[in-house]
Amino acid sequence: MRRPLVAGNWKMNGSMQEVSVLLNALAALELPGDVDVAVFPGMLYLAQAGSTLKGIAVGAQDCAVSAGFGAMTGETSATQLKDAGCSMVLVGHSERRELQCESDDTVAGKFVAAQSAGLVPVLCVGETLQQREQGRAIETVTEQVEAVIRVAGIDAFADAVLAYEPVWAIGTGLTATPEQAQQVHEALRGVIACHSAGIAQGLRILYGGSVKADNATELFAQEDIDGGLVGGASLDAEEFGAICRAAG
Ligand code: G2H
Repeated sequence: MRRPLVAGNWKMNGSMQEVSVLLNALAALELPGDVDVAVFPGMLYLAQAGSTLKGIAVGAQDCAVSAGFGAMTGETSATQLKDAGCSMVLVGHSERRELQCESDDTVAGKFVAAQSAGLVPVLCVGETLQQREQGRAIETVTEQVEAVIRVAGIDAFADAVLAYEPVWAIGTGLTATPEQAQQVHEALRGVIACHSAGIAQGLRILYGGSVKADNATELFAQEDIDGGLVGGASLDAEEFGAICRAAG
């Protein structure tokens, strides 16, 4: 039995004042006891999130490809994130794969760096609309996961989270149907199971892509969907709370 996880990815949103309001609203929420909840604010607000929130994990949206410290101007290492109170970090979000040209190798390096610093990586994978229309959705996400397995090894997935985020559903208002999402989630679990049935059974696979309070229940009811990675809707504490309850 996998414990659901609902994670809010705030992306590049929030001023100092808006973040304070959102954190206080989140801190006041009554959240279900059988769901893990996490938020991923911008780097500037991680420590503030950690000190304001109790019972909600804090993660970062990215980390450097190297852990530790060193001459990498502008980067933040997983070691520093851990020091700031983070327990998780997103790696390979499609916006970074596209806008920052992150390759599968870079994503794998970040996954390894995160774990070496004691953070749980949330590995994001997903196909573009073109890849889906070409019938290559499952092939695409399989390649993205296998690239990390080659570098990190399958055992690393015993302490990681996978997130399936179809690129065409991100921030567009389009959502994969529960059946479309389940099909890919089942395939992803199968990819992991080819290496280790036990790790596949315990691995949490989140769905991301325009998750909202009114579509979360149906999505989370699918056998291989273990919660959500929520973008836009996580900026509204009431709606995020409703999505968390839908996972319980
Ligand atoms: C996908 C998701 C969160 P949104 O990026 O990672 O964002 O829910 O806004 O589609």
